[in-house]
Amino acid sequence: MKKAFYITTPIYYPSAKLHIGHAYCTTLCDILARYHRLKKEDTFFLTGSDEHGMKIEKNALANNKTPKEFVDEIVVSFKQLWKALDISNDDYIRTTDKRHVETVQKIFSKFLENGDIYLGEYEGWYCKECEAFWTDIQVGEEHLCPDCHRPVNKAKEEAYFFKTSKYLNRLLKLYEDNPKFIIPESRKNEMINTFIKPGLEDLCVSRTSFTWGIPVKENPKHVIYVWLDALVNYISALGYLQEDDSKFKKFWLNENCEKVHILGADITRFHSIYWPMFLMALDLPFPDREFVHGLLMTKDGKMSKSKGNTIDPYPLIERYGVDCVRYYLAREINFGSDGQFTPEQFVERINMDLANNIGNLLNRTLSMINKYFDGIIPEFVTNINNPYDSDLDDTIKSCIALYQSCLDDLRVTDGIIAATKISARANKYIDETTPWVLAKQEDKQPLKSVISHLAYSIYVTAILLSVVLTRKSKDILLQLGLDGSVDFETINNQHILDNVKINKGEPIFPRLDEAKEVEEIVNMMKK
Ligand code: ME8
Repeated sequence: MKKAFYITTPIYYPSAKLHIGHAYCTTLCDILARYHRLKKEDTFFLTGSDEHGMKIEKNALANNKTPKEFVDEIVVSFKQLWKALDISNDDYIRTTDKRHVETVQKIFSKFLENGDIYLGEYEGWYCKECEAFWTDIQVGEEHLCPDCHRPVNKAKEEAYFFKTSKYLNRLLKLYEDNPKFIIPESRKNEMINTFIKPGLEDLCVSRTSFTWGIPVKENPKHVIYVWLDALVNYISALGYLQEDDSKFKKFWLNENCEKVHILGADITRFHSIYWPMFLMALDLPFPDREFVHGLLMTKDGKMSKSKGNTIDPYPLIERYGVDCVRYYLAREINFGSDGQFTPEQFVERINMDLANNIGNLLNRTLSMINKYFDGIIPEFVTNINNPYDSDLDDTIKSCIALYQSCLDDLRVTDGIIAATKISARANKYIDETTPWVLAKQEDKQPLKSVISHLAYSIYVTAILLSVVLTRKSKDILLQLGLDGSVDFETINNQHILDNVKINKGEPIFPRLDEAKEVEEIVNMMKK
């Protein structure tokens, strides 16, 4: 098991406000970062913004601002959103940060010195949206960008090139030796078939047609290609080629650190082909895993800034709270597959899992503790005559183990499902053991075993889901009479709640009125 964990989101373009798709990716990364912190691993979670390029320069101009003024404002809104979503990033890298600019320039110089980059002339099909050149084969007869499917134009300019041919065999070997380098594996095959097999050209890594970028030190009329600039963020943020490179050593060079990039399918090519090649040229280790998550769509297809069909996460957070939004994102859309946002499923998921399952279990249990034990949780006992006790014990144990293996494997949704199985099982256990009947018996042991099992089930659920329910988990622990702190090491301690005085409060997940809330969300989407 690795002892340190480094996780990154893509760095988003500050060309417009972020939508729920970006929130989705960042929340999932946050859940994984929190999980590794819970395991007491040295964890570093990075997000940031990708601020250079022609598109940003144009948008700024259209808004009568300099590019820097333009991105500064948008970056403030990014940071606000992450705060509203309880994102626990350890750093925020901007590609306009001095530390980043210097590292990118030094890397470019290294590439030049080592002959990995040469000056040539580029003629090809250029996609303005993606800022990428494509070959004849790639654009096909219709001359459409293979990534965004927009028309491309022939363009020619003096440019620097990165020699991909030098590293192609090593890249294929990397894929072969590390089947989990790109997850899901289908993405790797897609890369090989779409981009590598047809013949990978050298990558054009500089531009002269605009100025908003990092200048090539040796030839400042060129700015460095945004993707070379952007990918470097994963190591510039750690201090690579900077005076203080302690984090770089701790998280990137450390063999015991698991390095994970999370990204959407739209940017797999850059991450899985060029990024490892750049690292080869720098003689640096590779990330351990690149996990390609699915896209969040609406009924009318992929959500995107340019399509204008985006969902703003803010009103959702304001109305339902950060926990519900985080829970929905992580649970509803299977991490790794595409998903669709619908108001109906949003409300239903909250009602089903949070109100009916977890919230209900908490309310029923705390009411019984008040009623039968004057608000004091009885000592944990397992009644050997009650087959449901050992069954619940087994469910809890196996769900904890399953949760861990899923999250270790980046299967966040499956991990959450495992955690909620505990409360679902515990709710059923109430019906099976009928504590209100047991309460009438002289012998209170059977009732004590049931109530203590229920309280412990809630405790375990709250700890496991604390990575998702950043606030409500604490509320649950407080209502159980604990101090609200979350400690993974005590998860197997069935006696943690022995004789604790509970603090029953308001229901933590009130049931939503489905018709009314669906209408509310539909209205939010129209704005
Ligand atoms: O591509 N559903 O930035 P970007 C789910 N700057 N996730 C979505 C999504 C959706 N509908 N839309 C976007 C860039 N994303 C580059 C990245 S990294 C070195 C440079 C998420 O602002 C998804 O993770 O276009 C996708 O890969 C990323 O946002 C793209 O964000």
